[in-house]
Amino acid sequence: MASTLKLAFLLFSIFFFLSPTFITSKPHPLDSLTPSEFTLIQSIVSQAYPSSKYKLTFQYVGLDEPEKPVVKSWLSKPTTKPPPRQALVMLRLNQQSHELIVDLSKRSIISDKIYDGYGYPLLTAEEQEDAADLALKHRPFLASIKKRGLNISEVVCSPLTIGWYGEEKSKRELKVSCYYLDGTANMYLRPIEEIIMTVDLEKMKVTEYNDKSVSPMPKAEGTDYRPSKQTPPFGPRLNAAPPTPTGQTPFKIDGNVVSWANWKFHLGFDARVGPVISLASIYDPDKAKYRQVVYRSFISELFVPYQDPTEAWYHRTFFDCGEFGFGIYAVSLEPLNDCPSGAVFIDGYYAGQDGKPVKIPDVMCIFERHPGDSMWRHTEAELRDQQIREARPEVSLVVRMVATVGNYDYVLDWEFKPSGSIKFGVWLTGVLEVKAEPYTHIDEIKEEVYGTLVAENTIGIHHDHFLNYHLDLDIDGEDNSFVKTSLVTKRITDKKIPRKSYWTVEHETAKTEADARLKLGLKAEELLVVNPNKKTKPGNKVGYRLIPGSAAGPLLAADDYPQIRAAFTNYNVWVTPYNKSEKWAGGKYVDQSRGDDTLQVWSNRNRGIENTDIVLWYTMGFHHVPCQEDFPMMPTLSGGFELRPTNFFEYSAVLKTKAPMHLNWPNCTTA
Ligand SMILES: [Cu+2]
Repeated sequence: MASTLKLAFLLFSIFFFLSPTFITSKPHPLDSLTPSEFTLIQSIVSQAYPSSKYKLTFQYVGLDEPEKPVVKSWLSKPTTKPPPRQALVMLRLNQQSHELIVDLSKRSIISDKIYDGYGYPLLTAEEQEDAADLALKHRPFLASIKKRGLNISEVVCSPLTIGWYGEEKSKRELKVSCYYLDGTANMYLRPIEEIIMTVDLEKMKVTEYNDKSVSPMPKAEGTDYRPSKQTPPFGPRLNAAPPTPTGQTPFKIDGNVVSWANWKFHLGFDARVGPVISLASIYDPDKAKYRQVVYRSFISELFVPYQDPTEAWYHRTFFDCGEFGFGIYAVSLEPLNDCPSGAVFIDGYYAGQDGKPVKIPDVMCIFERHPGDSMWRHTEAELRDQQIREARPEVSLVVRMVATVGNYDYVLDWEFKPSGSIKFGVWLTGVLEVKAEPYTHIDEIKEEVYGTLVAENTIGIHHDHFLNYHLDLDIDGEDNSFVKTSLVTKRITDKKIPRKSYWTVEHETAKTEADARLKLGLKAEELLVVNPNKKTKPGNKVGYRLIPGSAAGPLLAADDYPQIRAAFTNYNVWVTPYNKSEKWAGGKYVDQSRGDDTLQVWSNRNRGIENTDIVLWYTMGFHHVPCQEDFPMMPTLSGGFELRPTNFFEYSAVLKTKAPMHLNWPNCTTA
């Protein structure tokens, strides 16, 4: 993450003097790599492997964070020298995958291994662009464009990963899919269908080309989403949000540590996963200290399998973090439209293919959210001689990033509440990936088309989105347990009682990983991570519970290749013992992986998870049956889940929270 932080350009800044509270403090062991560190790594690696002798590309460079005990030890004495800074570097070097650990203080490569297992590292943005550009110069493709009567200057090509379908041998390849603009910016709605083109990434050559047949081109009319392209009748004009109610940034950023209300956490940025929230802890006034909740959390993988098994589409089963990189495809955020007034914007950096730092300006924003909801309220209606009504508005702090991977945009929020809850929000938007077909009405369709006819000649193909969150919780310390609390119906046999039944709870502490693999939505249960060594005054184990979002599981057959690779979707909830190397639920080398390094494989070891340092993994799924309202762009579809304190505090964490001072702005109106 950038060490430079800057305030949003605010329309209102001419009225209010903003008082940013940034302090640049000394480095933290979990800080993301800085631009100068990327440059140093590039120089160290290039000296070891000079370009005169080696064909070298940097596929991934990220912080190799110290082991947890080392970080915890430093945190107990933060005035001492931080542990050595190290980076994980994944290279393609003369057509082999290399995995390096670079020590920045020693300025040397301390480990260099050739990876010869299945799968390949993340793709670079540059090699994907090169592959797409190749297509536009490929002579048979030019002939196909001419045959269709299209203008090559209006053609845009986009690379697609190829997956793995049981082949014995594999090589680094991409498929390329092309689209036709000619009157619209919405290229994904105008696919040039039935052309299959494969590019060998090592040779950077088109190795397969097949023009199956000419299919209809969906019309451009009605597909553009830009305001200037819209024609009457128009919808309503919406009102702008009121200006930020405070003249002062309501949170502090000390280095990369954010403090707000009763929360404190470290914020990082990574090429593969995007935002990384570490060391989130909440202040307990009765204990006069911050108490740990999250050690490290991030989105570990996103799997998007399309459900059209035909020749040009079967391979579209994407892993957006492990193949493309959520951080690499994160986009700059726009003040007021992406993040509200008062937001602070933060730059992000990743290593380009040449190892040099690439900056994404304003890649994350932090803001205080005032949703107009209730944090808590109560009216004491039965006290006839007193009027008691207490109402507190909800206020929270949000960290946001948006990743645009091809046609889809994912808005990702981490929201901290004064009550102790953390909400993880996901908004899906962007445009559909569609297939061109000859149909203009559903009555003409006599075969399986694998989707919905959303417009003339336009099938929105069925697909899923499965996000997996890595949630290394340390609830009031490292040694935690996972407790399943089942809500069970009890039959009453005592004839003196007029009721025939009630429900109660049965607790079961998961002993091994197998006990903690859960498909949600099948029964009434509460899922808790507790610290069995810390109890409240009444004797309850302190804990946090997972409040899941919609429970969706995989619908592909278990022996289907994409499902084997994305086995982390087999369950919604998993718990593993902490192991620094188990970060990414789809494995480390995801491009063309074969499923031998997934969360399912790690969990199959069935290690002990009771009263030890554990990691909770949560898979959230969306099945998407496209509809006409998804055309020509999709209004956001929201999902998410919550981690909520459960017997963590002695009493409500917001009882003594002071209500906000409401301000009136009589002469202030928004445009
Ligand atoms: Cu979708």
